[in-house]
Amino acid sequence: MKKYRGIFPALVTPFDEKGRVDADRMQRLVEKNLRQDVAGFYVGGSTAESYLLSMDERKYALEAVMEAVQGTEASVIANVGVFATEHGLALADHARRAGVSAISSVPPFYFPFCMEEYIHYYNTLAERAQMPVILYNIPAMSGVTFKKEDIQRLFENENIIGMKHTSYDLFQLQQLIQEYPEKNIFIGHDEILLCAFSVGAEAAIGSTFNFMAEKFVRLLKLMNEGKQREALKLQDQANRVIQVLCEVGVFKGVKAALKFQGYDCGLCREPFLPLSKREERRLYETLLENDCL
Ligand code: MN9
Repeated sequence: MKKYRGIFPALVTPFDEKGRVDADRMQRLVEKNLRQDVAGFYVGGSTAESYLLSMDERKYALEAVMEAVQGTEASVIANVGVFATEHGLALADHARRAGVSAISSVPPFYFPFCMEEYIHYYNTLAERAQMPVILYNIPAMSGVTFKKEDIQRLFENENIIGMKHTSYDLFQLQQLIQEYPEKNIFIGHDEILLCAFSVGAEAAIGSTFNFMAEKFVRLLKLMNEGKQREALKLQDQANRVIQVLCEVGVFKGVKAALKFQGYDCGLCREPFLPLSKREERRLYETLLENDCL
């Protein structure tokens, strides 16, 4: 089973001035991140505003990424989660043909399904998509909390090769890493990356890597060299930025930060509203103070 290691930006979806998915901007963003030594990309997740995109737009954005990574070592993981299993399978089929390394999926949401239904969903995906599957545990957004027993049942399926853990529960994370050394447990909250790697995580998927990959790649290097205190300084810097992002709205904040860095990816799609001038200024100053510009 493939072991994923390193930093995987959960890519934003760049839009042009008219609000259309912009493949050129996507490719520039991917290339910038590749220069900063990321290990791969997570495409079509929450950060990508996937649930504000049409199915065709989701496919188009993924194709733009696949083109940009051609000839590199980068692994691409595509989130295919949507409401209905059949639609998820259609996205999975497209992702497989596009050449991704694995698919991932949020649990189907909005309707409160029962755990049996979620488990059936993931097993169906793993069987029918003919691709490795990575669970996406994000209780704050999906409304679904996977208990350890639920994850254990899902991990019995050997095509389910891991999980993106976007939760602050480090106890659960550590237990899973210990019990399933062969699975891939990605930390999905950038602000606790150092904590997660301290308890054995080896890979991270996050939205702030779009514009802070360099900082986090350096942080991992320091940790590997045993320089925990220096690594903590970088996490502290990043967390000051993330605090502001959480206040102004993470996804629109990430896009604003990219624009300040010269990578205009447009605005988030409505109903998201742009940052106010005040929020922009506060973000800009925080980025400057923390070595991000
Ligand atoms: O992909 C992201 N999760 C969400 C992972 O956006 C829900 C994280 O990178 C967070 O945005 C970040 C801020 O809480 O850790």
